[in-house]
Parts: sequence; C-alpha cells; structure tokens
Amino acid sequence: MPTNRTDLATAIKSEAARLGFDLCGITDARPSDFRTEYKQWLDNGFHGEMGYLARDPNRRTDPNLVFPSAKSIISVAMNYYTESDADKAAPDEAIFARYARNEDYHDVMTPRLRELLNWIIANTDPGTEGKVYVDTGPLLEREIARRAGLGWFGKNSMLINTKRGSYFLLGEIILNIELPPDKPAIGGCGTCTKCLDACPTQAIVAPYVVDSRRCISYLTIELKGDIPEEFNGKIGNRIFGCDICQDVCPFNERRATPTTEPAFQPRTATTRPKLADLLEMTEEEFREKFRKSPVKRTKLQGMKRNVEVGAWE
Ligand code: B12
Ligand code: SF4
Ligand code: SF4
Repeated sequence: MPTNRTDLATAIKSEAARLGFDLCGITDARPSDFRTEYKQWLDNGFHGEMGYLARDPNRRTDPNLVFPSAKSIISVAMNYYTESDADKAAPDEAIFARYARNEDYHDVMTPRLRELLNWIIANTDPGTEGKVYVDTGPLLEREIARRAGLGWFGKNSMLINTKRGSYFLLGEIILNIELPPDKPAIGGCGTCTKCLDACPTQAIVAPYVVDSRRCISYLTIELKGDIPEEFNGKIGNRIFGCDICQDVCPFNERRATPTTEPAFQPRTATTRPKLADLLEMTEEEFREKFRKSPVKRTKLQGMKRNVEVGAWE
C-alpha cells in the first residue's frame, strides 16, 4: 500500500495506464470555473432538446452536489483514433463518426474505471469511497479534464491535448479522499480558425461555443423528430455523428496516433456501407450488425432518416 498521497497518486496513474487509459490526471472537487459560460450556453438554448442538460445546472457545475463528500476527481482519457477504409467512403457510402465504429465506449471504459476504483479502495485506509462516470453523469467532463491537466479547450470546443490531439473519450472517478492535484494544461489554438471555417452547418457559432441545434452530431444522433429543412444537403453521407471539426484540426493531423484497442477497430458494418443498402436494412439485420454499438441509439428508423436527409441534393 502506498505510504503517502503523492505515491498513491503516482500508483493510481500507473494502474490507469495498465487498464488501457492513455491519459490520467487529478483535480480537486471545487465547482467549475466555467459556470457562467455553461449557464449562458443553456440560456441561448444551445442544448436543443437535450433537456437533461438544463435540469439542474448548479449540480452539473459542482461535483459536491453530485457526491457530497467529494474531495478529488481522477480524470481519464482513452484514445479511439483509427485509420482504415472507413475514412475513405465515396459519396454513395456512409461515414460513421470514429467513436461509433465498433463497441460503445461507455461499456469499454466503465468496467475499467470500476476496476481502478476497486484498486484504490483496496490500497487506501478503510472508508474510501468513490463514484464512476463516463459521459452520462451530471459533470462537465471537459472542464474537469482541463483542470486535471489532460488538455485545453479548442475553438471547436473539444478538449485537445497538445501531444495527442482530441480523439479521446473521457471518464472520471470522484473520490472522498484528497489527492495532490495536477496543474491545468497550457495550450491554445492561436490564430487558427480551420474548424469554424470547415463546419458544414456553421454550428460553431463563436470560438469555443457549439450550438447543438446546428451540429450534425446532435441532428443525426440526439434529435428525435425531423431534421429541419435548412440542413438538407449539408449533412452529406455523415449518417451518425460528425468528425469534421476534429479532422481538420492541426493537432489531430500531426499528432493523432492510431489506437490498438480492439474494441475501437472499425467493424465491417461501419466501413463504407452503401447508403442504398442502409435504406433496405431490416430490423433483424440492424440488431445483428450494430450489437453493442453506439449506433443502436438512433434505432433503425433514425438511421434511415439520416440517410434520406443526407442524400438530399
Ligand atoms: C451534450 C454533449 C454533446 C452535444 C453538445 C456538444 C458541445 N460542444 O457542447 C452534441 C450532441 C452536439 C455533442 C457532440 C459531440 N460530442 Co459530445 N458530449 C456532450 C456532453 C454529454 C455534455 C457537454 C456539455 O456539457 N456541453 C455544454 C458546453 C457549454 O460545455 P463543454 O462542451 O464542456 O464546453 C466547455 C468549454 O467549451 C467551455 N466554454 C464554454 N464557453 C466558452 C467560452 C470561452 C471563451 C472559453 C475559453 C471556454 C468556453 O466551458 C464549457 C464547460 O465545461 C459531454 C459529456 C459530459 N458529461 O461532459 C459529451 C462530450 C463532450 N462529447 C464528446 C464527443 C466525442 C462528441 C463528438 C466528437 C461526437 C461525434 N463524433 O459526433 C461531437 C463533437 C461536437 C463538438 N464540436 O463539440 C466527448 C468529448 C471528448 C473531448 N476530447 O473533448 C465528451 C466529453 C463525451 C466523453 N465522455 O468523452 N456532444
Ligand atoms: S461535429 Fe461537425 S457539425 Fe458539429 S461542430 Fe463539428 S464540424 Fe460542425
Ligand atoms: S482547428 Fe484550429 S481553431 Fe479549431 S480547434 Fe483545432 S487548432 Fe483550434
């Protein structure tokens, strides 16, 4: 058992690396430094129909309201970048966002974070408790990761690591014990505006601010009803999520390295399927091809809606 908190923090980071996390950092559990920006974003209605984001904004910006004995937060990131034929889709073939090309990252990361929490409990004094989150918890995950030193906010609003780019997914453990915090990451976009210029729907309405209602990721995954007509012809063959503002980012072009994680290697179903074939797909085929995949979220009907809007000339 590590004898002091500095050694414990070092041991936690080694354990996180052993479990397959590419980055790991620690921050304290004080409220977010970006409470005002988050509330402004909600006031502007940029969350669209994602009502859960507006339900209790104070809770979402203060980890102590989520876990009252919170003292520290461990932030982890897992690289999901791959290079494959799935990137080479022709206009009549579908492109799935990189994170959705194989297994659902919630299912990949959550058990490993639970294992990390169990390791911490086994290696600290009795009474240590924690909570594990991947994406769906009431936390501003990018802000926590920024404070824990994993990266900084890009103008596309992604958390970017200077050495690794932005193709990684985030998760956290909130703990009731104090740990030495890391320093926030230093970095920035400088004068670059490539992502703002490349976004086909002008969803990045100002540097660091995405209006979900215009984002292809929201329109193809989160939106339940019809996609507004103004986006006809702008979504193209991106039928589940969108990576354009990351693909054009110099920090990914130069630094992203492919992951060896088997769960993130593209499966056949997400590698250049013909749009016309997706329109013909039956419920049974959909269930079989997208088992354990994030694509299940749209259901077959939603995927067909996306293909139809994408194919609009
Ligand atoms: C809602 C949501 C969405 C929405 C809204 C996205 C958005 N930009 O807000 C939609 C559906 C559009 C979306 C899309 C995507 N998402 Co999403 N999403 C979330 C979720 C659940 C909440 C995000 C949120 O609170 N947004 C509100 C804004 C205001 O907060 P924020 O994004 O954290 O932005 C911070 C900064 O921008 C800063 N800020 C705000 N204003 C200003 C102004 C200035 C001047 C400055 C300096 C900073 C600043 O403060 C904010 C507070 O932390 C998180 C998980 C989580 N619980 O945090 C995942 C998450 C952000 N998504 C993720 C991913 C991977 C994606 C997609 C790439 C998926 C895809 N390929 O289609 C796209 C990327 C689109 C984009 N450019 O953001 C990852 C991001 C990982 C990373 N490296 O950053 C997360 C963290 C999930 C995870 N666990 O890994 N997403
Ligand atoms: S994910 Fe696509 S649609 Fe959304 S902000 Fe980035 S480029 Fe624009
Ligand atoms: S494309 Fe340029 S402006 Fe956009 S996030 Fe990357 S470095 Fe920043």
